[in-house]
Amino acid sequence: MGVQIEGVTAGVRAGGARRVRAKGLYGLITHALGKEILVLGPSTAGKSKFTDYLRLGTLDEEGEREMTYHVRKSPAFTVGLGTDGDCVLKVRRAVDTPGQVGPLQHATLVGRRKPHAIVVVLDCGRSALMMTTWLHLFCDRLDTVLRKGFYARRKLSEIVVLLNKRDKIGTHQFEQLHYQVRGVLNQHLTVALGAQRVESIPILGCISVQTEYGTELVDHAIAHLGERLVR
Ligand SMILES: Nc1nc2c(ncn2[C@@H]2O[C@H](COP(=O)(O)OP(=O)(O)OP(=O)(O)O)[C@@H](O)[C@H]2O)c(=O)[nH]1
Ligand SMILES: [Mg+2]
Repeated sequence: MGVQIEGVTAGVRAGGARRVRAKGLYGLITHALGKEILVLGPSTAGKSKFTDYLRLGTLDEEGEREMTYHVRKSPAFTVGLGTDGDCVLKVRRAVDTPGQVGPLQHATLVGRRKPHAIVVVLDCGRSALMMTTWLHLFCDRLDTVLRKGFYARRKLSEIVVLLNKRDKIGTHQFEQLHYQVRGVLNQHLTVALGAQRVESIPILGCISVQTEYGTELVDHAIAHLGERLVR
C-alpha cells in the first residue's frame, strides 16, 4: 500500500507543463532573457531526476540512477506554465550538481555562478538528522556567501526547498521534517536575506520519479518556481 499524500490522488496524473528546447534566434533570446536555475542537495536526493523533469517533462522510473560526477548545464529551454501554458518561464540553463562534493561546495557554487534561483533538493527517505545536518552546513555557508557577495545576493530572486521522495513518508513525518527545515532556514539565513524573505521560502513535498501519484507534486513545485521567476 502506498503512502497517503494529502491533496494528491493516487492514480491521477496531472498534465505536465510544455517544454520547448529553444533553438536558433529563439535560443539566443531565451539565453539572454532566461533564468539560471541551480539545483543543489545531498547525494541521491533526486537532483538529476528533478532537473531532467524540469527540462524534458518526463519522469524516469525509480531506481534508474546515474551518479552525477560533474556540474551539468542544460541548453536553453522554456516551460509553459498555467492551465493553457500561456505564461512562459524562460530558462537560460538548469544546472545540476554532483551531491558528493558536499554542502559547503554547493553554497560556494551559489557565489560563483550567481543564479537567479536555487532549488535545494532534500531526501525524505533518509534520516531527518542526515537531512538537517546537510542543510545546517549548507545554510551556514550560504549566509556567508550571500553577505559577502552583493551581486550573488541581488541576482538571487528565488529559493525553493523540495522535500523529495515524498512518496516514502507519511503526513506526520512530512510535517515534522517541514518544521525542522523551516527552523534551519530561519536560524541561518535571516541576517543575509531578512526574516520576511526567509519565511516566504517555500518548502514543498516533491516526487521526481514515476509513482502512483503521478506528476502533481513536481508540477506544483515547478509552477511555484515559475510564478516567482516570471513576475
Ligand atoms: N521513490 C523515489 N525515488 C526517487 C525520487 N527521486 C529520485 N529518486 C531515486 O533516487 C535515486 C537518486 O536520484 P538522482 O536524481 O540520481 O539523485 P542525485 O541527487 O542526482 O544524486 P547525485 O548525482 O549522486 O548527487 C534514483 O534511484 C532515483 O530513481 C522520488 O521522488 N521518489
Ligand atoms: Mg545527479
